[in-house]
Amino acid sequence: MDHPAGSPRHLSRRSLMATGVLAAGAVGVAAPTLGNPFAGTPAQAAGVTRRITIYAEQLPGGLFGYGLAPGQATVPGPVLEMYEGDTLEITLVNTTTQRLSIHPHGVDYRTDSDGSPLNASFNNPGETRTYVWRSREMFLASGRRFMPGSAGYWHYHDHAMGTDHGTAGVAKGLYGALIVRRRGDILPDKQFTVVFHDMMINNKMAPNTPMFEANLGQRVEWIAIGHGNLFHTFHLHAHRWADNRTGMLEGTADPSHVIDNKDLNPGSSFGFQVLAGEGVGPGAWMYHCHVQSHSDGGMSGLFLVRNADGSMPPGAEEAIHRFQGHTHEQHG
Ligand SMILES: [Cu+2]
Repeated sequence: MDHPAGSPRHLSRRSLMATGVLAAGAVGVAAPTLGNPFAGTPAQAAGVTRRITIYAEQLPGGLFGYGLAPGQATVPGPVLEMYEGDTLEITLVNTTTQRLSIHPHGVDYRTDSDGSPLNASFNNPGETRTYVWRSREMFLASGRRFMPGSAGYWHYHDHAMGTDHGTAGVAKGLYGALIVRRRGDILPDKQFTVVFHDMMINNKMAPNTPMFEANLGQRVEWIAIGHGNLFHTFHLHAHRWADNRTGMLEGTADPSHVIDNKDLNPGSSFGFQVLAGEGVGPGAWMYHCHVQSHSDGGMSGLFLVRNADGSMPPGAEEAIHRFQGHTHEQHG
């Protein structure tokens, strides 16, 4: 079957690369010690600095994308990951004829890494520029206050193309997921980035939206991001998650709400992990915007949970054909 760009095959490759970055960053970091992990000052000094190069490129169809190597830009861009306390130094190569930048959510940066025209922080056409993103662990501040760490499911995007406010790049596909993990977090087998953007998912409409695939029982990490000018709700069929930082309950008394639907509005993001098909079995499951006119308008896609051995479960092929609009059902 045909896999559109942004399909799981693409994502797997990108995830591997991202995981490689993550693993490289973990080298040389001391294991967490016992005692009060939050006492003292921000634990930035404990982290490592990683340097990556990202290429902003023009893509067919008037789209733009970020990629980790020349010719590999995608929509959405690669999943970028760091551990709390780490610093990410991003050298952004602008191969396009447009002014653009990379602007993160959730991490710390100075004005010169803001990625906005306001701070003259952008790449002119053909220019290369470095942006520095810092993260921190939770720490005990004065006045018995805990300052939050950076861990979370965040995102990054262009903030310089087109207008004074730099809104044109997001519309053309310059966006991606940024994950800041806490040391000890469980790593997934697969990652899916889902961007609800105006009436599109990853700048595509059904039936050309990504079909994400996993085998029964695989640990799947979803990163959901909202962009554009409309308000959305993200719904995943037959799977639930805890509405907290990781999507997992951390004990029997964890008060987090368990949900299967969550607001996904412009600029917001969240993520969670599920075991594919746990308790419900394999099959073709939908994910979609739950604003009814939006799902009718093309904001839906498939999460194909294969059998544990990778084979197709009964009925899945038919469901995929039905989704793609060429059903061969007999009537009468
Ligand atoms: Cu919607």
